[in-house]
Amino acid sequence: MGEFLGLPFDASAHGPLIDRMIILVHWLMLVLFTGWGSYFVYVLLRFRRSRNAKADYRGVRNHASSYLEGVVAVIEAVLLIGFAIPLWSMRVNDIPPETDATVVRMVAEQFAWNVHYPGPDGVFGKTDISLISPENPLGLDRNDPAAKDDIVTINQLNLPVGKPVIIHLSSKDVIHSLNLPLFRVKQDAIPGQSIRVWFTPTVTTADIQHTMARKFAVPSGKVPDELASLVTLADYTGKDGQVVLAKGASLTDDVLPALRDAGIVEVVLAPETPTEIACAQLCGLGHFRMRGFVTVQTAEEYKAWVADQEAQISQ
Ligand SMILES: [Cu+2]
Repeated sequence: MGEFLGLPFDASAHGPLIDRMIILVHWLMLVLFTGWGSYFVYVLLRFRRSRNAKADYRGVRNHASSYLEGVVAVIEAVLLIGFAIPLWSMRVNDIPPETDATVVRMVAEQFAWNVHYPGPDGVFGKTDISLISPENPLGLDRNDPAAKDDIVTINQLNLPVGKPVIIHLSSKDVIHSLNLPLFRVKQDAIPGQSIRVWFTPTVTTADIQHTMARKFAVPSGKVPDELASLVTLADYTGKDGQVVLAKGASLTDDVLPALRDAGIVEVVLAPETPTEIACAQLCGLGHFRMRGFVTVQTAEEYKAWVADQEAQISQ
């Protein structure tokens, strides 16, 4: 339903509830807009100047409009008490226990997202403002035993699928806003505050790519811009078995002749990074480049990623 109405792909457990709320509110607004709009047009015609109509200064004597207003108020109350408040309470109060969740810290800064994982020991190492440097954007104190296994990434959030994620969100400088559109998450990052946000990713980024993939005819001239940002999900091989266009590559002008020679007339392309992190608060001149990536992986892939990061730290 959400996608049919132009809402982005839903990749979190609570996403459909947010979408339902958006859809219900829009239905009410549509009814109010057409109702009031047609009443306005009716009044314009009924009391138009050429008709020389005289308004009755005592006004309406029945209560039809009051009943109508009452109905609108009741619908609004149902939306608020029946849907909005329970959803808000679930998002803000019912945070799952940290033992069952992937817990990360995210510290926004002009103009990047610093991600801090506690590592296998589950304890965040100490951070200190005096240790902050371009190489150590979080000021992590690697001498602290709890910090030894901590993983720090910039603009990259890896998460395992199907497990709640709790983000402790803060900011180093100005107000930013963590926006994960496909996960229906948006939360301001405020200096001096650590705010918890949580969600459960339900689909891996690879599966989202496959869902978003579409067939495109191999262009006869140049590759249009809208295709240049997409990537393939499989290898395309020529008649000799050589890979003409590799998995994960984009279409480029120079690969087109090889594709045609191989008799490939259409390719399946998908967005390279469908799950992005955006900053939803105009935070300065570089706001536009505060772009990060979420990679939702299977539990095994995530474990392998953590192991790989750990190996890099110990080097
Ligand atoms: Cu920002």
